[in-house]
Amino acid sequence: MEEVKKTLYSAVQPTNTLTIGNYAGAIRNFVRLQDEYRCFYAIANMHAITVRQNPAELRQKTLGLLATYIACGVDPDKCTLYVQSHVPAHAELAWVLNTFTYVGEMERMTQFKDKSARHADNINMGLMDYPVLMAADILLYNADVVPVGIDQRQHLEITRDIAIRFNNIYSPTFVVPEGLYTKVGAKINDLQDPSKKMSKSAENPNGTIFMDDTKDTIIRKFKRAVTDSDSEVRYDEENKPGVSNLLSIYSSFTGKTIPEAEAEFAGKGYGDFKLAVGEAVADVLEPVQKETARLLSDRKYLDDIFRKGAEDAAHVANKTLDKVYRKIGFYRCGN
Ligand code: ATP
Ligand code: LTN
Repeated sequence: MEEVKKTLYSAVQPTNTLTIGNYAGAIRNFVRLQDEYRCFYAIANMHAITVRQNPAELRQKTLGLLATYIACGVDPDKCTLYVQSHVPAHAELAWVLNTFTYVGEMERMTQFKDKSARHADNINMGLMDYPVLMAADILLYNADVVPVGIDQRQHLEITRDIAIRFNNIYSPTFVVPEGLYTKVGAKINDLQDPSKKMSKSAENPNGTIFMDDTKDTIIRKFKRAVTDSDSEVRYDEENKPGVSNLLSIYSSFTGKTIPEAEAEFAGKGYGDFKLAVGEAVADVLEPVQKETARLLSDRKYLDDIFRKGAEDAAHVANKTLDKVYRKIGFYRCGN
């Protein structure tokens, strides 16, 4: 008998070039999990426009993100890779789920509060509704698991709440998904301000390593990374957040454990340590960068993946949407 695989869903916004946080917290796990699960990986351009985007750049980053997914090892023959806006069911289900979500719940979301503060001139309805669209993404595909970085935990919780709420009012309709968080790399912090997560859209680019940074840039950014005034390479998030973050990055990019890394740099200064972290990251990124560039020169290949992906995704999504419409009482014409 053919083994029935569980379903996995995740997405990344095409808001900028990816960072090593996106890589370590999300994409790398996408690759690791693609044999075990039936995987759907989306490019969340509808989420991206909750913050103002430059249209030409948004288009280019969408294609760039597909190339990056594939260059990192996500296999388009095993996974469904598609653009969120190519499957209208996302917007349609989000509308229905809006009526099962309370304004107060959305106002309390940490990301909403953060982004409202950062974009005070544009606190639009979409920004507030972001978690509901994300719930629609996940629930359309009956996802059992959702691999994301720790920053998305609250959004996963609200997705579960909405699913349970709907199932209780009607009858079991949605699969209630589980978040999947890796231990290493689930939260990479900013190199200049290790109290903040490394983000694609941070103001200070020196705190962020982008996937397309050159080796020289990577090493320079690590050399300037904020540490502390003693000189011991030791993991201690509270008292040594900068060094701890560098240790996490090193561990995540070399596969060595934190104690192994601490032992390796015992008695050495921060200079040697930072250089080693930079080199480890650059070594992993170099082949990915080459492959991304090669893929981007073949637009037809990438478009074909998008077309096929949207078709496969819509097939699953529309079934769920039909079921929801039926349950809530939307009229359907007879045959
Ligand atoms: P933005 O800065 O535009 O809000 P972002 O860098 O947070 O974007 P997303 O597209 O929102 O990136 O996230 C894609 C995935 O990467 C999510 O699973 C998220 O949890 C993960 N991720 C983002 N930043 C980090 C980080 N610093 N450490 C670990 N995982 C991260
Ligand atoms: N909000 C997510 C991106 C995202 C997502 C999803 C992740 C949009 N839809 C569905 C998992 C499942 C983020 O990482 N910022």
